Amino acid sequence: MSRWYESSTVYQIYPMSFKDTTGNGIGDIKGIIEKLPYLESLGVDILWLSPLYVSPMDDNGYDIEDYEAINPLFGTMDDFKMLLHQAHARKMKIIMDLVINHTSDEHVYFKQARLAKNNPYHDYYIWRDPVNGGPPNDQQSVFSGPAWTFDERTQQYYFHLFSTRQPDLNWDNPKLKAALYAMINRWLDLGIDGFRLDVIDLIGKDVDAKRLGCGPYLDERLNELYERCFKDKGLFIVGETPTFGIEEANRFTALKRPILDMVFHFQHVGLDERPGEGKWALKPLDPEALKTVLFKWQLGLQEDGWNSLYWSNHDQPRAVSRFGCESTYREQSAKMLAGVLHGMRGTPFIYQGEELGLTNSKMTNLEDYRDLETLNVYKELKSKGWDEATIMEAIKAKSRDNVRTPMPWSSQPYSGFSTVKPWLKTHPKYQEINVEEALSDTQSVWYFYRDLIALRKKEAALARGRFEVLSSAPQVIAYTRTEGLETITVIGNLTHQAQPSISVKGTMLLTNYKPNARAKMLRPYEIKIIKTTGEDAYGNH
Ligand code: TEU
Repeated sequence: MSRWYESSTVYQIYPMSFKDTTGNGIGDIKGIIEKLPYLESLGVDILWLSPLYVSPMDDNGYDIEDYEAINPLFGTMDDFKMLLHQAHARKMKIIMDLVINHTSDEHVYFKQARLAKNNPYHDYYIWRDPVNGGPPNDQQSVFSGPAWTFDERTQQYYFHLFSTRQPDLNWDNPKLKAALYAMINRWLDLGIDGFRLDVIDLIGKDVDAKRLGCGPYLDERLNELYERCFKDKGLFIVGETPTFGIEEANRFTALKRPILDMVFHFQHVGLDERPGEGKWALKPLDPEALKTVLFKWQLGLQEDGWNSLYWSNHDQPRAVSRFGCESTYREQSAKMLAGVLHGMRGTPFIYQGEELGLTNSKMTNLEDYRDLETLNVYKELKSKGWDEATIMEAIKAKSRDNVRTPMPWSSQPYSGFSTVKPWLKTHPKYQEINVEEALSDTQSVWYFYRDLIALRKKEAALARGRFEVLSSAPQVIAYTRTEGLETITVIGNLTHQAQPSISVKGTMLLTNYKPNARAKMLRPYEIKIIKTTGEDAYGNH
């Protein structure tokens, strides 16, 4: 048994910001169709589309009003079918984002649910009577403020772990589950290739016990979802699971019963925050800690599980700004990070623009931000007494709008994304960092990504080889992937200082400096990917 996607690479599209063809400043499905040749030339196999469903867009589509209709902002169902058809014709698969932990407060289920306690949809959501005139407990939401909101009409509190406009669904209710399974199966019947399941680790929660992630009912509910919708269909199912550790990841991605094909854990993206203080409390990144986390997951899932490999997405800052050096060594560090990630065992994910080595957009005026999380946290931190400069510094480093600015296609006005002012400011560096520019320079980050994607298809050791740690200097990451007689060694300098290298015999497959496999020192952010066949790579006897 093996995994069909072991040599695949996923590309995440954030539709609002990918390509606008209608001239309304918002990206659309036709824009994705227009760029399929671009994606094909990069070599990616699977496209993950952030939500396209009808939504009031309070959380940019992660608040779904109608699971079965396409948001007119993005186009029509016919446009979607055309996209699916054209992607398939180019041998690319399409996976949809599926948000089934909560809906929008404008979903008909919720509109009905809040009409009356005895409405048949009331029990589709999580309601509690007031306790001593207040909410049942002090649970806070992810987007600031309490997770319980009082509803005048029913005189009850409803639960929402995200914004007040994203009520959580009640997975205790068999009718709700049946409705969701039917909806999921209709999408699958349409021919889509899988899903990215938004915060799926939350569906087993017990809100009264305040056990949310990895809750007591998670196994039973995920099992049922798998049986009723996903099993034996050759799909690609990735779970977003911020609270998963290695034990849970192994349990759900085991080859003999892959309830989820892979999961997104969050351990490496929490390293630049002060423990326990949340994402806005900045802490410098320690490269050694990063290496430790990556190795832990590689080794931890080696026997039976499968990793997803990612640096960034629509919620997380740009890889090069966060883990590399966005100023002096932008291109070198972007390539190093790419090589380190794509060399590991698992399925790599690229977030749009990452293939350009795009940096955080770091907008300086609060008025330019659109993300509700950012706007809410600004007020929250102000009320906690944080000073303006510290808040803005945190927002410039961590706001989700850093990565949501329109895709820079060219140096044309509005970065070639649209003919009108886009919904979110264009990237401040689009004249320097854009697709046209990247394609015109064979040394660009873009070609490095293209080569890595191709390498995973060509080299069995990269696709499925065994992972082993190679001992190295603390701030150097080094490992091997071995399959049969072939070993691929990856050595990356995680810093802007020269670091001791490791001497390896073999052929240099990819590097970001003038090749020198045996040099004693690694240059700033240098990466080497070396292949050795049928001999000992390190000169041992
Ligand atoms: O994110 C879930 C999640 O827990 C985090 O990614 C969180 O949104 C982020 O760290 C806040 O700083 C998913 C989606 O990816 C995100 O875009 C949605 O806003 C969220 O669920 C709610 O649907």
